Amino acid sequence: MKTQVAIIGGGPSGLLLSQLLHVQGIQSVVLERKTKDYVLGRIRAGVLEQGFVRLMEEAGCADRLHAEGFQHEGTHVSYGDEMFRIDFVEHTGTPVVVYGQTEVTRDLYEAREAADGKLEFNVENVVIYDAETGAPYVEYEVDGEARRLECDFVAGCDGFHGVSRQTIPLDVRREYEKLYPFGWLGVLSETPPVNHELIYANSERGFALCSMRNANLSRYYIQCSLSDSPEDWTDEAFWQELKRRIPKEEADKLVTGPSIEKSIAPLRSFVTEPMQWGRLFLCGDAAHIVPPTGAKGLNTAASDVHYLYHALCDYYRDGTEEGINTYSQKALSRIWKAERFSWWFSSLMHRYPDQSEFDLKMQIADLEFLRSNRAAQQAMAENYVGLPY
Ligand code: FAS
Ligand code: PHB
Repeated sequence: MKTQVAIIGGGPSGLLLSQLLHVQGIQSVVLERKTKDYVLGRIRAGVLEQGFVRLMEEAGCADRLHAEGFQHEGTHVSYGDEMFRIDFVEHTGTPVVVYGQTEVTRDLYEAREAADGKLEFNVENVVIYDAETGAPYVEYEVDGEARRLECDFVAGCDGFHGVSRQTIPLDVRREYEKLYPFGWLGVLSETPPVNHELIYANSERGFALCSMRNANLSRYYIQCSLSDSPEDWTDEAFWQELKRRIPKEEADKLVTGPSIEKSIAPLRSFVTEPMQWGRLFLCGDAAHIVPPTGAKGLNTAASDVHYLYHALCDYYRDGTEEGINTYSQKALSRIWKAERFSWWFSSLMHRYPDQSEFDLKMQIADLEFLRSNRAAQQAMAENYVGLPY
């Protein structure tokens, strides 16, 4: 089989790229290791930058996002019983949109299927060959049957545990990583959100986040030990702990209920450089990971897709190679700023096991400064709503 762009991975990065290319008449084939239902069953991101929204509009997939997504014009930050608000619109003129990654992925699958897009599921043993030549190809198996996909370009959208990054030779790759000494225990519950906006909470017991998916579907997180497993936490224990980490006024309003999903995500900062090798281009989690504190994971996948999509359009439209030759440099410039923001916000909001009394004083002073200083709030708001592409 032959196509123009072989896309490894049917998560949001791969699907968004495939749909955008389709709109421009560029062929692609998406190879996904799991089933569609498995991909849709993963509960992940919840906050979209306007840049993501614009890409979904360009892909013709934004109708439900506009109908069901919630515009958020600010967020709350709390420490102990103190709470203040960062007004995104006042500082940047831009809101964010709360709309779950699951729904984004569902909308993209729907669009690909409506366009009779080539999606292959349950693919195994994917191997990328000749990426450094002008004629790369991919070999893989489906139900034990060996297949070969010839292409002009390969987009590695297969996440942190995929094969694409590993295809770039070790002596070419440079990897940067920071592991955090805690995880996030997340719960989804069919209860009304405690607040109409998000609450990022720093408490002496650790971090908590109050988020949502819709008026009757809430998403909550608490910082937990890396040795915890979801089974260690009953719903009651989770709710009691969450209440102890958010301001009393909010805790008194919290509506609890049975968890319909409960999972623990480890936190890591990670970047691989370069994000391309010959005609192989890495997008999203295949190239970089951020702690979810700044809601940048999905949103940096989007800016990667934006750069690669425009580079491929330029190549196929008029043969120019400037975009494909500078993809990695462009993507990394924005990625590192998002890495910094996610690291900074995680450092501000979490309690670290090795934190000294002095470190704690610095953290509270940082929160007081953010609370009282307009420039600090503007900087936070500009990073949170998303730096320019
Ligand atoms: P993904 O990992 O989503 O998709 C990669 C796809 O490639 C998967 O479907 C996988 O099955 C497939 N694949 C892997 N190997 C393959 C192979 N060899 N062959 C074929 N297919 C292969 N971000 C936020 O902004 N906020 C959050 O709260 C948040 N929470 C998260 C929680 C968890 C547990 C994780 C892991 C991530 C979270 N993220 C969050 C980040 C997340 O949203 C990612 O940024 C987003 O999924 C990136 O999308 P992709 O790059 O498409 O990678
Ligand atoms: C979520 O709703 O899942 C969410 C929101 C904001 C974050 C992380 C996760 O920073």
